Amino acid sequence: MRTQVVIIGGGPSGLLLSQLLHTRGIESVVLEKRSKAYVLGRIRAGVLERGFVDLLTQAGVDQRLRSEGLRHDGTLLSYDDDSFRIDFKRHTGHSVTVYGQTEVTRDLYAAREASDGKLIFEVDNVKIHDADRNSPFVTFDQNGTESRIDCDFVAGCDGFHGISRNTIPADVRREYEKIYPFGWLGILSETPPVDHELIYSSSKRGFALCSMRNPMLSRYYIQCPLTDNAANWTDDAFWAELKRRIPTQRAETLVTGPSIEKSIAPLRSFVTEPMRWGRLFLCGDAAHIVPPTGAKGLNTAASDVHYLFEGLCQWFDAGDTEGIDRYSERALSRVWKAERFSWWFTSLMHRFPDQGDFDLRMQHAEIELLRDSETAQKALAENYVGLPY
Ligand code: RFL
Ligand code: PHB
Repeated sequence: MRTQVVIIGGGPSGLLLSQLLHTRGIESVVLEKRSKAYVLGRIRAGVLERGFVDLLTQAGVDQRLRSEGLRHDGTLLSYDDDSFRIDFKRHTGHSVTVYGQTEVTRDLYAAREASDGKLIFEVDNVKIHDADRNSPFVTFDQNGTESRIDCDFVAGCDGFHGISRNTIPADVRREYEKIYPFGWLGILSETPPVDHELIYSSSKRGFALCSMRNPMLSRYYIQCPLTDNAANWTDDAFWAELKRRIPTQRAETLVTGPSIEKSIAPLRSFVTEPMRWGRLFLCGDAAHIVPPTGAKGLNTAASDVHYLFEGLCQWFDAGDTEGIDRYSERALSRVWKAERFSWWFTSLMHRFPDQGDFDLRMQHAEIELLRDSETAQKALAENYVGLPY
């Protein structure tokens, strides 16, 4: 088999790239390790930057997002029992859209299938060959049979645990990592959200986040030790802990109910450089991870896809290598800013095991600065709604 671009990974990065390439008549094949049902069963991101919404529009997959997505013009921040709102719209002129990653992925699958896109599920043993030459190819197993696809380019969109990143030789790669000493325990429940906007809350007992997917589906998170096991957290224990960490007035009106999903995610910052090796390009979580505070993971994956799509179009349209040659540099420049924001927001809002009184005072002073300074609020708002591509 032959195609122009082999895309490894059928998560949001891989699907979006495949759909965008299709709009320009560039052929791709998407190889996904899991089944479609498994990919759609993962509960992940919920907040989309404007740039991502624009990309989905460009890809022709914005119809349901436009009717069902919730526009958020601001967010509430609370520290102990003090809370204040950051007005994104007033500070930047822009908003964010609350629409689940699951729904984005579902819409992208529907679009790829409607145009007979080639998606191959449940592949195993995927290997990238000759990425440093002009004729790369990818081999994989499906139902015990090995197949080979020849191509012009390979896009490694296979997430943090994928194989693409490690195809780049170790002496070429440079990796940067920070592991945080806690995780997020998240639940999904069919209850109305406690507020019409998100609440990021820092309390003496640790961080909490109140988010949502739609008017009858809430997503809540609490900071927890990495040694905790989600199965040992009863729903009652979760709700009780959440209520202790959010402003009293919200705790009193919080509607609780059975959880329909409960899991713990560790928090990590990670970047690999470069994001290109020969004809292999890394996109999204395959190249970088951020802690979820600030909702930058999926959005940064989308900006990578944008730069790569532009570069591939330049090459296929005119044989111009400028876009693919500068892909890594362009993507990483934006990635590092998202890393900085996510690290800063995580450091500001969580309780750390080794935090002394001085560190707590510093956190408190910074929160008060945010509450009182228009300039500090504007900086947060600019990063939250998304820096320009
Ligand atoms: P994905 O989504 O991990 O998809 C990679 C796909 O590749 C497949 N795969 C392979 N396929 C073939 N061969 C192999 N060898 C393969 N190995 C893996 C996998 O099965 C999978 O389908 O990466 P992608 O596409 O780069 O997308 C990245 C986003 O998923 C991620 O950044 C976000 O979910 C992060 N994130 C958030 N991002 C935001 O922008 N806003 C948020 O509000 C937000 N909240 C979150 C989050 C992530 C979370 N968790 C669980 C880590 C909240 C949480 C709790
Ligand atoms: C979510 O709704 O899952 C979510 C929202 C905002 C974040 C992280 C996760 O910062």
